[in-house]
Amino acid sequence: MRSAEYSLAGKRIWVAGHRGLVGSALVRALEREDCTTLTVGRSEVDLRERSQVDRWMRENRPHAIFLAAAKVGGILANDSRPAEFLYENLQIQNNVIDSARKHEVEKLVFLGSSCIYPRMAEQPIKEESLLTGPLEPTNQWYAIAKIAGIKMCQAYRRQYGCDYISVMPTNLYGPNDNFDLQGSHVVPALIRKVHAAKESNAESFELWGTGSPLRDLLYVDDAADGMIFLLKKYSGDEIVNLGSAAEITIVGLAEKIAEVAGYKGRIRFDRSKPDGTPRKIVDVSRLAAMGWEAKVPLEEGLRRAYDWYVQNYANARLDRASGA
Ligand code: GFB
Repeated sequence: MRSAEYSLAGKRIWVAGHRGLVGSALVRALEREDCTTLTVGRSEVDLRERSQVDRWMRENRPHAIFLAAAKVGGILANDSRPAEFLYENLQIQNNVIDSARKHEVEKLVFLGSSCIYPRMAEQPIKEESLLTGPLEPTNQWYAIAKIAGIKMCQAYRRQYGCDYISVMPTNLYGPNDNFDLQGSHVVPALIRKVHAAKESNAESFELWGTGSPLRDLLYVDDAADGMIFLLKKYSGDEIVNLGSAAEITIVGLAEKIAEVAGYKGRIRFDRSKPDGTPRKIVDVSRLAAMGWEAKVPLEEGLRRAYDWYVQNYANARLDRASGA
């Protein structure tokens, strides 16, 4: 494992995808660093368009980039919009990575996902499991795009000497998540459903699938902290997992969210919806050996995410919060 010291002092760091769950957490975390954070909105630069990316890069000259911009979504969005997940992610990452080389960006952190690993990978999933077996069908399109991004970084390091690294975060949650019930991941979906059930005194809320899959959930501020740690400390072509080192069943997660919300009703199972990967916990020993570990316990993270939802979303959009 190659270590390196990359100082952020005086640097311009571009967070591509700054409005999203991870990008917004990176922006918050970078406020504590001695650097300038660059962001640009979608209406100004469409990252799927190479000429727009090049123009922005030429005019703003970032020293380093967090490539957090991506077409993302939960199990149903991935399963039902495969073309968008494959095409848009390939476009965004190809444009940003190659434009970064052209504009001599010093360092780039590419964000992958734990879904790049084989569906039946040995658990906890080690980085070496990549490309050792078939992918989970519900999100293979997104996974293939992310695997291409990893290979882009490795190829650019090998051929051009670019210091581009790839981090594989586990399932993330927190402020600025997507709470749209058809497109979201499990934590924001359950926060919204439980809150709506509580507000309307409903006797139950709905959970997709069997509730038995196991997931490794990391609070997004921890994830951003880990990514900045890697930007500063790591240089190498091996991918690095970023996870919580813990796992929980989906039904256990639903119970915890109900507890945080103070909701006492029942869980209703919609078994027509897919379970996806049966178990997905990443092995974090590579990152731990570098000296980093997650800090926010699940209960604390869920409490923060729930409070954020109630303050920023549910109260502002009461008309849409009816998903129980
Ligand atoms: O978070 P999630 O959508 O993504 O679903 P994946 C996790 C588990 O929660 C699945 C169950 O077993 C779902 O069936 N679940 C229960 C629900 N109720 C709900 C609900 O109301 N909404 C949602 N969304 N799930 C994603 C990939 O897979 O993992 C992405 O699709 C990404 O590409 C991400 O890689 C890390 O963990 O199954």
